Formats: sequence, structure tokens, C-alpha cells
Amino acid sequence: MTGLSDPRYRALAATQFSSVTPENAMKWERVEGNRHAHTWAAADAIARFATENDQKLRGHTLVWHDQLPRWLTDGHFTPAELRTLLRTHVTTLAQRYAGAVTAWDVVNEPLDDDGSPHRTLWHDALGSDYIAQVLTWAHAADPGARLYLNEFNVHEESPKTKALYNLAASLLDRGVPLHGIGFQCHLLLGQDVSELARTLNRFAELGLEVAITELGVRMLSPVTSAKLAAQAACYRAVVEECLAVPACTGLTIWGVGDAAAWVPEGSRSPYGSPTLYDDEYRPKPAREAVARALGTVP
Ligand code: 9MR
Repeated sequence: MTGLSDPRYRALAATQFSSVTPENAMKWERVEGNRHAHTWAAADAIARFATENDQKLRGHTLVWHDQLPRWLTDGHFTPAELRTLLRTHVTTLAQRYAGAVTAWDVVNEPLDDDGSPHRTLWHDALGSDYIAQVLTWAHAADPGARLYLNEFNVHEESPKTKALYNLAASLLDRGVPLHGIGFQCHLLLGQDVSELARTLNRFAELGLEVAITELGVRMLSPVTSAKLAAQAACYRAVVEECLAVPACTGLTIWGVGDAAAWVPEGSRSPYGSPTLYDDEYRPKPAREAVARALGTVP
């Protein structure tokens, strides 16, 4: 959620979705841009919005290498200091929204496309085991929340998908509190999603929940009716694959409408229009396709 101040955005967010995710408001740079001076207003507003509208709240995200505050990235902290800072951050955030958040994207994007650990501030300072540590801290802070690893480009078999599977299996083997895997699914129009259900099921066989956490189908401009029809078909396919997997607990669209979507978001990217509603918050063909797949067509 990024556009709560726009009444059109608010109306759709309140009535068309049963779960909300703060797109940026819970990220470290937003909640503690200045050290020790937390700013919770935006994140609290989304949590309140979810309660008011009887919606689930998905927490995003406790640990990432992006959107970190400058005081942290430029702080020349020792590994021991970074560990303490991370533990405090994870604990503070998870405790603040304990009871409100159903599930947390605990670690966001820990892997590279070749399956190796992504070299981040956290990995370089704390080693690969930081993932087990943050899951343990998050569980202690909010024992009721479902804890997820959240990753992109893992909707089909690949070295990265395999590495994620092995990582999840080894965390479970060690008794680390991991409950689910989030499959982001930022798709390009034309991308093949036919392996998605099979991939979700493989992770489910480990005893994990799975969720589509950041679905979008972006297209090269200009938008045409043929592209909108293809986008609708892709959305429908993803929803059907999630529905076909009993362990698939939810599906989140990354953005309420194209007006405030993460692409092109001020960049000169030729790709855009990833969501179910257009620049004026009018429903696109994909909106009806999703409703049909969910069986909620009025
Ligand atoms: O949608 C978010 C956008 O507004 C931010 O500028 C961007 C910064 O990297 O992050 C976007 O959200 C990302 C999410 O947190 C993690 N997965 C990829 C998402 C799209 O980039």
C-alpha cells in the first residue's frame, strides 16, 4: 500500500482485498530514518486500515539489504554492533505489530540468481546463519506470526529455486521457526508460469505454507487491448495455480492500481501497468479475470 491519501485508492484497497501489505512503510529507512527516532505514523496507519476493514496484515519486511537508513549503511559498525542493531530492529518491529500481523516477510531476497547467498551488509557481517538468527528473534518477539522467507524469480525450477529449497529444508531440519515461503512473482508479460503450482507443491511437501506475495504482470508500453487480454490470462493462470495448491495461503498484488505502482515509479522504465486497475483506478480486464478465477464475479 502506498496511496492511502488518494480516496480512489483507499476505496479500492478497503473493498477489493482481504489482506494488505505495506509496500514501503515498514522498511527500516522509513521507520528509523534517524537513529533512535522512530517514525511509525505511516506503518501504524496501514495497520489501523487493515483492522478497520477487517483485513489481514502482512508485514513487509524485517530484514532486507535495500531501503536501509544512511546512518546504518554509512555507520562503519563492527559485526557485533550490526548484530545487535539487527536484533533490536527485528524485535522492535515484530513486537510493535504482534497480534496485528498475520505473517511477516522476515528475510527478503536472500539469494542470487545462481543460488549463492546474496552478498549483503548482513551476510558479510554475520555470515549465512543470520537467516536462522533473525527467524529466531522474530519468533521470540511475535510467537503468533507466520514467518516467511520472501524471494523473486523462484516460480520455476532454477539454481535459485533449488538453493531456496535447500535453505528452507536445512532451517527446518535444525528446528528454526520458518513457516512459509513467499513467491514474489513480478512477472513480465509473456513469461511462462506453468511450473508455478508444481514449484509451490515442492515447498509444501517440506511442511511449509506458500504464498504469492508480490504479484504483478508488467508490460512494455504502449498498453494495447491485446496486451491487457494477455495480462488478464496470466493473472488468471497464477490465481488458479495458487488455488490448486492447498498450502497456498494467499495471493498479494503488488499495488492497488497502475497509478501508484512500483513500475515505472518515476523511472524511465519502458515497463509498467502491472496491476488490476489503471492509471485512473478503473478496472482492467485482469481484474475480472482474477474475480472469475476466485469465483467472486458479482
Ligand atoms: O514497491 C517498492 C518501491 O516503491 C520501492 O521504491 C522499491 C525499492 O527497492 O521497493 C519496492 O518493493 C519491492 C519489495 O519491497 C521487495 N520485492 C521487490 C519489490 C519491487 O521492487
